Amino acid sequence: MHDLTPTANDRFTFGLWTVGNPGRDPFGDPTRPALAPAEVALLLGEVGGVYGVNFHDNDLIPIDAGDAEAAAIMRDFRTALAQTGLCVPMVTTNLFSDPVFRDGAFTSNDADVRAYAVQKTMRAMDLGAEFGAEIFVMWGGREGAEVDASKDPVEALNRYRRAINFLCAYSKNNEYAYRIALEAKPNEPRGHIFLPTTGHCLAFIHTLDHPEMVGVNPEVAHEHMAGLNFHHAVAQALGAGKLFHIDLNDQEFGRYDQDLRFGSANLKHAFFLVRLLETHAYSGMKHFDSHAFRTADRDDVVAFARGSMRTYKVLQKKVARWSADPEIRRLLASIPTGDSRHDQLLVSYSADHADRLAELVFDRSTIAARPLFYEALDQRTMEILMGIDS
Ligand code: GCO
Ligand code: MN
Ligand code: MN
Repeated sequence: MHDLTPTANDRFTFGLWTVGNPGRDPFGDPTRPALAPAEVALLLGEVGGVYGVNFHDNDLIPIDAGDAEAAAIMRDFRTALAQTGLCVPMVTTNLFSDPVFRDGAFTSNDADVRAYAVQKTMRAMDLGAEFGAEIFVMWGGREGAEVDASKDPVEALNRYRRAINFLCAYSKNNEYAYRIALEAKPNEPRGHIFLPTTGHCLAFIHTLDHPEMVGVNPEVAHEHMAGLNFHHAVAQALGAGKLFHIDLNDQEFGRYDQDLRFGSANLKHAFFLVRLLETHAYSGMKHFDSHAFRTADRDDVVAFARGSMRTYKVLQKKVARWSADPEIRRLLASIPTGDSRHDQLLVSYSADHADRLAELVFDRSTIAARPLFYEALDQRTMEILMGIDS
């Protein structure tokens, strides 16, 4: 019933920049040969069970490529997609690598940079639409500051808003199918990035012209870098109908951006994340935005990609095991829930409800003495995760 082999139904995706990552870091040169986009697609075909491959505009077409080079890359990539059966569900724009974006893109002080960033994103939307992409991620890697004297953050967010409004209208006018997913990150590469958490994004969305078109793309590592509970951020996005996409990876708390393989650092967090996605029937893409260790060769990159999906599948199985576990069920059923009639009073305000609520008498010490077996619940959860099933 719970086969661990991934299939297209799992909606697992990778990026050209993730499995194609050559192992460069701020202190060292690449340790693996760069792969052409078609080669990454073929590698993912070899991995097996992958649904799609995502890209930034310049992962596919280098920023300075001429028409002939671009056409050849597109042709080879399309051939590889056809051979592997992969699709392109998500695309995005690289607004961070080129020096022109050294002080931001949509939020730059320089009107030329802002206009170029919007133009570049329009072209990325055109490119993605050719491949049928329906999610457009906006990660503002360089939108931010180190020097607060350099930028008025209110004006910076106004510029951000104008750019997104413009691009939503552009997408609509071209009859593209895009839904835009904002991806929060607190820092790296900027000292401070605007829209640093998923919560900030959710609040910002409601100030846009087309809030219905815009949701979020939360990433495990980014919320952990901010010291936050990722599972709670995702829950808030789900509850708001805004979980358009998700970036799965892992991250030790309090460290630099690590992009670790999903589930490899914080297993319990990963378990509750999978439980949340499964119980709320999240049906979007599950994108592994991580990369293999710098020590990995091609075979180990294949192992990394297979491992990412396998961990998700194992956790899916653990969720089913956990939910059916008699001890877990007994402990959950023991959680005191009080008098359900009280909830009916709180469903909506009325003068009558307020009067009845005002008259209630609560015995605080009795309520506070109701047992909560959360130590036992957590221990049993850990035992199931550790594979002790009896
Ligand atoms: C990072 C980000 C990126 C984005 C990607 C898509 O920390 O570098 O997670 O990988 O997800 O640029 O917008
Ligand atoms: Mn990231
Ligand atoms: Mn990401």
